[in-house]
Amino acid sequence: KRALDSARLALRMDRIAPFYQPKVCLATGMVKGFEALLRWHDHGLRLQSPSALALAFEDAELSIQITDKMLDSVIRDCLEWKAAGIEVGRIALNASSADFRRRDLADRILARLGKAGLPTSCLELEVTETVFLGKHSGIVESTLETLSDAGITIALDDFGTGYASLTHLQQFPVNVLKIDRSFVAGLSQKRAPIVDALLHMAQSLDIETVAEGVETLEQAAYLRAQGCVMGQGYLFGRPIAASCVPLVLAHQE
Ligand code: G
Ligand code: G
Ligand code: NA
Ligand code: MN
Repeated sequence: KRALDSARLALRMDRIAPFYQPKVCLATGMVKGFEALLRWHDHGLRLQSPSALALAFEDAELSIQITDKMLDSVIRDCLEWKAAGIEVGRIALNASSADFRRRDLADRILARLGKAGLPTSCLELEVTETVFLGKHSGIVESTLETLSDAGITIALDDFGTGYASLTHLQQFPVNVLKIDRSFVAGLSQKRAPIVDALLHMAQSLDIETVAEGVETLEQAAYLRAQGCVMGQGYLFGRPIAASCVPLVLAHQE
């Protein structure tokens, strides 16, 4: 109850904002885009991660408000970067399972992008494999089809940890697989058959790969050697405020 109240308050007080974590091309080290990760300020204005809002994500109405808030903020940030002539690449937004219990997610996204005059190519939607399960998978399929047809990239988050099967990769329009950081954490020079298999499977399906939680050069080198295209993690950068994004991009030129 207290947690729900804090979430409502954070929304109302405009204390929720996306922080941006770079996604880097493993071959060149260049930043190709960012994932928008929710951060919020509590009563003491301390910066908090979403885990303290976990209960809010169990509340369908609040989850949807949070997604809308993140979407609006990402669009506003993209417009500012665009006006400043800064090319940030694709920005990935996380959807929650509540977003797929209604039929309007694609409309909400496409209408806002259209109103802002931003191309669909600037947005990626990250979904976790759990959304594929259960009685709402019909909505998930049609929503993802609509978004994908409109030019929005669909990424499957935390791949390998949940219940996604190869059937899902065939049924849903998935453009990007994010290899969960639990697989990346164990990587050294030694062979890692599961990571190898995931990467090779993605390659044969023509699906782009992003490794999450890359913290060491050794992990990055291993992943690159196995053909993983992109990396994300503390090695390349932590999530940062929108105002810091131009600095990161200027630094790499
Ligand atoms: O950034 P951090 O490690 O604290 O994120 C914790 C969890 O919260 C991760 O699973 C991440 O995917 C999720 N998360 C972060 N931002 C958002 C968001 O805007 N919406 C949703 N639904 N989940 C988010
Ligand atoms: O579930 P999702 O993959 O969206 O969660 C992303 C979470 O992982 C974010 O909370 C982010 O802060 C965290 N994260 C990002 N990079 C790293 C990393 O290199 N190591 C660890 N341990 N966590 C990371
Ligand atoms: Na994510
Ligand atoms: Mn993830």
